[in-house]
Amino acid sequence: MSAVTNKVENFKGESDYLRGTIGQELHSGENHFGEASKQLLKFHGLYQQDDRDQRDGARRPEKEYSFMIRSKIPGGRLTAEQYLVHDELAGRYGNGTLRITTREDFQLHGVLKGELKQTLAAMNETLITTLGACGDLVRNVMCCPVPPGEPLRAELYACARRISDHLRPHTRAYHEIWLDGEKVSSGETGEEPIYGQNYLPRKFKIAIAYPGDNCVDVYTQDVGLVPVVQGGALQGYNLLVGGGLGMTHNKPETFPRLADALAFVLPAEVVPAVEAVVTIHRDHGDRGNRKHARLKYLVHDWGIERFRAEVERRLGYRLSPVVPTPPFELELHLGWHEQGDGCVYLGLSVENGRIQDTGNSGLKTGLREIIRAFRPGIALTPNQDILLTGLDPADREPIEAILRRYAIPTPGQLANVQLYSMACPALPTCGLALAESERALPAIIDELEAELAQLGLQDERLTVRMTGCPNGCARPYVADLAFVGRSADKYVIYVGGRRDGTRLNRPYQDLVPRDELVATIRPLLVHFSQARQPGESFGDFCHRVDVVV
Ligand code: SRM
Ligand code: SF4
Repeated sequence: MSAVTNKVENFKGESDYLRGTIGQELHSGENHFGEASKQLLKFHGLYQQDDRDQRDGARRPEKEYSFMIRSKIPGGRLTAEQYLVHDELAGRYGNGTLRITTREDFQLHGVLKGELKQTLAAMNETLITTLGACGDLVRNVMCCPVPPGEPLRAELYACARRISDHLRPHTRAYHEIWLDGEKVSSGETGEEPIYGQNYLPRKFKIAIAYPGDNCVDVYTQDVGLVPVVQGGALQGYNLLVGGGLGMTHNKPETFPRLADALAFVLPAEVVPAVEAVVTIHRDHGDRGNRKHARLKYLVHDWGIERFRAEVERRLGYRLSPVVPTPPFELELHLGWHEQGDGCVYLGLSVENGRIQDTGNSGLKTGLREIIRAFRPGIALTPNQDILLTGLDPADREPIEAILRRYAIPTPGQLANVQLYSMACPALPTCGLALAESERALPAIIDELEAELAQLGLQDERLTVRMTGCPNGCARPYVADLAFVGRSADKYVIYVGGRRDGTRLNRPYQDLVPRDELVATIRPLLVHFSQARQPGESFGDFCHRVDVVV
């Protein structure tokens, strides 16, 4: 293991399996936690934030702290009851909105310190945890959110759950602090059979793709699993390692990276193989420099051959070579679909994942009414949308009537460029945001929509992703077109990724003011409309003609 030097490593190591002083500070009367607890709280699924719109320097010396709570929802599936409890808690303790994340989770924003316990207790009563939704461990395990009407989907979802269960944190700190669970004697050993007391050097992300559909962006994960199917039957998985997107501007030693293909593994070998990769990260990841601590840097620094040899050593057998699989597409799963078991599901587009009532639409209230009345299963998608699943085909008419009543648009009423867009939350909640994202993208999409229509490109399925900083939370670096926050109201424009998530894009223009983003990209769109090859996507075109800064 590398030398332990950074402060987060110290906080973890001294925390007695994530307890630290969270329990004591919870009752301190302050509106926030100290630095060590702030870091440890992430493992409990909680981020201490302050409303950055309210930061006005000297006039308000005390920040207005509140908390973001992230639920951990493997495969994005939850029951109607679990949805309704989140909906209720968002109104009662949060800022009234529910935020679908790019990893199929829910986030509540704006919960005050004094209300954390009630909120977590209510979530846990519905069997949803927030433990391990954040922090240096395996985050929410993703898989395609389409309901398992066919055996293969059921098998892939079960695999996601198995991996998630196997790599879940075992500490009882969460129960003790938030759920008044029994106190386990301090210093007890063996609390974390896989992680140990320092957990991983950094976050670790896993996703399972569906054959031919890369809605989970499998190449951007620390571990990606691509199913290998023959005659409809699952043979195993191609195991990919070392993807990740976070970077820092002007630090070339940090970079987004797509995962490398490591091996083909049989279904029974998946959990041990993934565990082997996780423990390599645990033992060899950089614990000195958090900006070099993700698995991708280890894979990059070692090379895939050395990495494979180490996985083989830990497993005790030689790995098989990867098997060819069909090309990917990005399926959004929107609209009405049969799910293969007599039921249907409806995919609704949620602008940047934010479920809220606005002047234009009563999305939150309308969804609540539908979910109360029809009790569908719920699936949150990696593209920040929602699926209502397991519906009777006869429910279609009455559900559409409710959608009309609340002016909730069906996918056919929205432009492709909106459907294929995503933004991260950024301001005002994200402490790392350099520029606006979620609040800025809708106006940019409107402008882009008009430009595309003028050029006859309205049917293009162009992925547009925006983030308030280079950390990459909306996975911008695989998009056809991306805007990445650079400094207050200025962005780097990236072009040349692929909708199917198999190629990174590259910077096109730097330091572009927000209100000039569309004007800056316009000449490229004109060039594309005139010089593209038949069927060529915008990203492929930009890649071919090699437009870079
Ligand atoms: Fe993220 C940190 C939001 C997916 C890379 N991310 C953050 C924090 C927690 C800011 C912080 O540390 O203080 C953001 C909270 C903002 C807020 O107010 O809600 C945040 N990340 C999000 C979400 C909510 C974005 C969204 O639009 O949905 C996603 C939550 C996913 C989940 O449910 O777990 C989210 N973050 C991602 C992804 C995409 C993915 O995982 O598929 C990435 C890029 C992939 C990757 O990890 O490489 C991503 N987030 C980061 C990073 C950069 C990590 C790195 O390796 O450098 C940070 C900063 C950090 O960890 O230091 C970060
Ligand atoms: Fe915050 Fe940056 Fe992630 Fe956006 S990309 S949520 S600004 S950390």
